[in-house]
Amino acid sequence: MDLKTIFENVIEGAVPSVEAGVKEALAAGIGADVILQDALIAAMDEVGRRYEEGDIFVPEMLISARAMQAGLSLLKPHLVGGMSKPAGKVAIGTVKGDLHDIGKNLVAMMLEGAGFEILDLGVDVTPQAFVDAAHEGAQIIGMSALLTTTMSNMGVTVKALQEAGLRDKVKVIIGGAPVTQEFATQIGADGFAADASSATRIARELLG
Ligand code: B1M
Repeated sequence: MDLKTIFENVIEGAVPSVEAGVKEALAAGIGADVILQDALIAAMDEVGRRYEEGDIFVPEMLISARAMQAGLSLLKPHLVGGMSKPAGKVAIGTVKGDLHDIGKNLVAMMLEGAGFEILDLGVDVTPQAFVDAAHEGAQIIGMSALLTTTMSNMGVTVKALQEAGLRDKVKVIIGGAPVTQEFATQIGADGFAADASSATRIARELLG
């Protein structure tokens, strides 16, 4: 099965076909990163485009997202390597009001592969829950937002960390489709990452 077929099956939400396609592509020697980028992520971009144009609606988006997640879990062992000593502890979550978790899961997966210990806070995470994670020893707070209406909660969380007296004890990394470096600077985050691999690089740099 070629990447184009996997791409189409993600859009269709055909979970068994996506799983079969990913397995076949891996067996044929296609790199997990290539399958991820050119089939799975490319399909979600197309789904977003069709949604924006009114060709599909939320249920179809959800069905595609499930198929993407199914493919992603098969790729995980190939994307995540083993490291003996943890590189640091990262608490990661999607901010309050936001339920998009595919990008957040991917970033968590890549960080785990780079040797970080991951505390996954899930979705719809309150500023207080991020503060609690910092109290529990997270060295990096990672926030994801996919909606222009929820990205402001990243700034609220940075303020909550300041008010709790924790701002100089943790590094804050943010990302997600509407997030930019300019926004990160504006809210006082330490780093912005456009994708999962740059999130890993920035996390390493921030912890020296
Ligand atoms: Co939603 N949705 N959605 N959606 N959805 C978008 C984001 C949207 C752009 C679609 C569109 O209009 N084109 C649009 C937002 C518009 C805006 O705010 N400007 C939108 C909307 C409007 C909505 C609803 C409001 C629809 C409605 O109900 N009317 C609703 C909101 C629900 C809520 O959150 N409260 C909604 C719901 C959903 C579903 C539940 C159906 C589903 C999510 C399922 C799930 O996540 N489990 C969904 C989906 C699938 C999408 C699209 C199609 C795909 C998102 C995705 O998974 N991309 C999306 C369109 C799009 O983005 N093209 C869309 C793949 C993923 C790998 O990429 O998440 O960007 P991404 O993550 C990347 C980088 O951004 C970065 O690295 C990742 C890997 O490269 N990154 C980080 C992400 N987090 C990071 C954190 C970091 C660093 C990097 O550091 C910590």
